Amino acid sequence: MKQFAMTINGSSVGPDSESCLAVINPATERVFAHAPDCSREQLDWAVTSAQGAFCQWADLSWVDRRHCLQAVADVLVENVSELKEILTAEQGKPLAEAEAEIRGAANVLRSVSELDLPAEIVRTPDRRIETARLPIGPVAAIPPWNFPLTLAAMKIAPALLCGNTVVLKPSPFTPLATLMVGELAQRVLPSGVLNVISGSDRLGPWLTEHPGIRKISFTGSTATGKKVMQSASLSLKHLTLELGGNDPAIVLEDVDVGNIAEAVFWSAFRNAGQVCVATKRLYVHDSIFSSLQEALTAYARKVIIADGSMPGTQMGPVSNKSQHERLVGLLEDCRQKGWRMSGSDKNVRSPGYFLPVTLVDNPTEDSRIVQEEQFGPILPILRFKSVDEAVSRANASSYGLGASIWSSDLDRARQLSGRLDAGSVWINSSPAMHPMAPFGGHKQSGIGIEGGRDGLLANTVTKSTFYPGVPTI
Ligand code: TXE
Repeated sequence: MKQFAMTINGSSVGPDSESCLAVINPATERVFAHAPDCSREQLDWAVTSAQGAFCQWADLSWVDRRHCLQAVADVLVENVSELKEILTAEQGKPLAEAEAEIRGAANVLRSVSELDLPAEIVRTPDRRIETARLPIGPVAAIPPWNFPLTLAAMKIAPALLCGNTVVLKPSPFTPLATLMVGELAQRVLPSGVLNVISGSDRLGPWLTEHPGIRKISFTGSTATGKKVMQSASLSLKHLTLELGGNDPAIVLEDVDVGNIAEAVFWSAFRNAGQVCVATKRLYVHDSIFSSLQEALTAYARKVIIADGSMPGTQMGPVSNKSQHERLVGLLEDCRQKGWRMSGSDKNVRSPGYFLPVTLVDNPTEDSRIVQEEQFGPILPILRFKSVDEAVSRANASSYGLGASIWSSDLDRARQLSGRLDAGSVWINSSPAMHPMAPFGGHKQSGIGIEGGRDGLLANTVTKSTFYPGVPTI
């Protein structure tokens, strides 16, 4: 079996015989590989390496760093066959989606590498002020288990391009593909620039509290994000938090149900619903509620839910045991409340953390399935009569990550977008992040921005130099 190692200071660091992390295939519930369980000493070594590499990396030209990022993208694509098998085995997603994720991560690295941050110059009547953007220092990048590689790329690409060094820590559920990326990147990055460490639950708090880290970029739950913020306060680290969401979609009465049903379905159920910006509450106009509900149910019955490594699979298991248990609890709550449910065949495969696709018919607004982020293949479909009512119900959430609108009238959709309290709104399309677009949540969905120029700025500090006298240049 392939051995997985951490990358610290440009070298592979394998597991000690006594400190391993078992990695479970969610489609079989069996341990299929081990990852190193990083010790405190190894963490110190990774942070010291990131500190040691910082000055030289920051001194490289922007263009040189751009080429390094492009070289990392190239090695990802060259190794896509092996990486996708590992990603599917540890995360559960179908092989085609694993491949799309790896190519997506490479695309993030390439797209971000094309950005630039020239110094800004302000001229006043008696001064010329030049503001440069400088790197912050070692950045801790902590992505979750739903898109381990794409979300890691969204963090490391802007951090490295701006001249920061990185300590990347994948989720304990999905460390393997990320560890392999670390080893591949050893070929093209200077030592210490990108360190990749894996470990059990103790490692996240150790990393976020480490005084040698200057910025934390975290994606995960709102509850954990609050703990990360506390850790960051210990040495006043910079912070970007991409947290949970409970994204509403509003389907207006002017849609062609037959045309949109499949796209609406996948907006909620891609990656078995484990997408930060998946549709998690579907508000449907009263006049088309029944026809859309029937179309979604009919589609759900055809979807092939199986081991992601099997040809033809469209949806894999959910990614880990605790997520599976949470979702089983939510389904049980729906049953106890007496909500009518429809969807795919309830007799799902076993073993494996499989769940049927479940559509919950018009539960009350205060029910758990409406109020909580499900992050799985369960979707409440909610009936509304007026757009004002839909907007006020959609906005009545402590989250504000994303939202979507389905309508055949783009002007109407644009106006509606302006009324939704969310960081991103998608019109007639499946929600997805884009490396060139600023992405950040409102309310308790996060702090700070990833993506686009704003995502670069978040990885810098400013230095303004004031020149005296009447400007001549
Ligand atoms: O995430 P956690 P979990 C939501 C989703 C899911 C819930 C729980 O609703 O059901 O979160 O998932 C590290 N300091 N999302 O428990 O706890 C941990 O090791 C520093 C939405 O898996 O947020 C892991 O690497 N790090 C989300 C990472 O944080 C700590 C995607 C995420 O763990 C830490 C994932 C600490 N104190 C889950 N505690 C999205 N928005 O996309 C844990 N970690």
